[in-house]
Amino acid sequence: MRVTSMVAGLAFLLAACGGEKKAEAPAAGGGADTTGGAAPAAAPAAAPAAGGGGNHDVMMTLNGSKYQFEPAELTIKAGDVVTFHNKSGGPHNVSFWGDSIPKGAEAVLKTAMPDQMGPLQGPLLTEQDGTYKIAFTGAPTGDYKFYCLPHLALGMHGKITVH
Ligand SMILES: [Cu+2]
Repeated sequence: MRVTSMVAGLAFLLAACGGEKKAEAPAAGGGADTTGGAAPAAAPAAAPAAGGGGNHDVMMTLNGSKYQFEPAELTIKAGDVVTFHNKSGGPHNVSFWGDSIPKGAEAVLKTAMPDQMGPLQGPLLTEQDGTYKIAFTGAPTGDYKFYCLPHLALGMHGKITVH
C-alpha cells in the first residue's frame, strides 16, 4: 500500500514537473520572440548607463589670437565628469549663463562647481595645466552654455549638452 502510494506520488510529482516545464518553455520562447527586438536594444543602452561616470576633457587655449574651448561643444550623459584644462592663454575659467541652462540645473551646478567666485562662475585657473572638474551628477538634460569670464568679449564660449 505504502509503496504503491509513494510510486503514485512520485509519478504525480514527475508529471507535475514535466507539466510545468512544458508550460514554461513555450511561454519563455514566446516572450523572447515578442520582445526579441526590444531586448538587444535595451542591453546596449543600459551598458553605458551602468558604466556611467564617463570622462570628458576640454582644453582652454589660445590659438594665434583666438581664445577657445576645445571642443567648444560636447555631448555627455548625466553623471559624466568634464575636466577643463588650462593649456594656454590663461587665466581662464568656466562660467555658465543662468538663463542658458536647463531648469533645475542651477542647483546642481551650485554643488557641482567648487570654489565659485560668483553664481555659476568657476575660479580663475592661473596655473599652467591647472584643471577644473565639474561632475554632472543628477544634471537635467538639455544645453548648458558656458563661457570664460576673462575672454568672454573675445568669444571664448561653448556648450555642453546633457542627454
Ligand atoms: Cu579664457
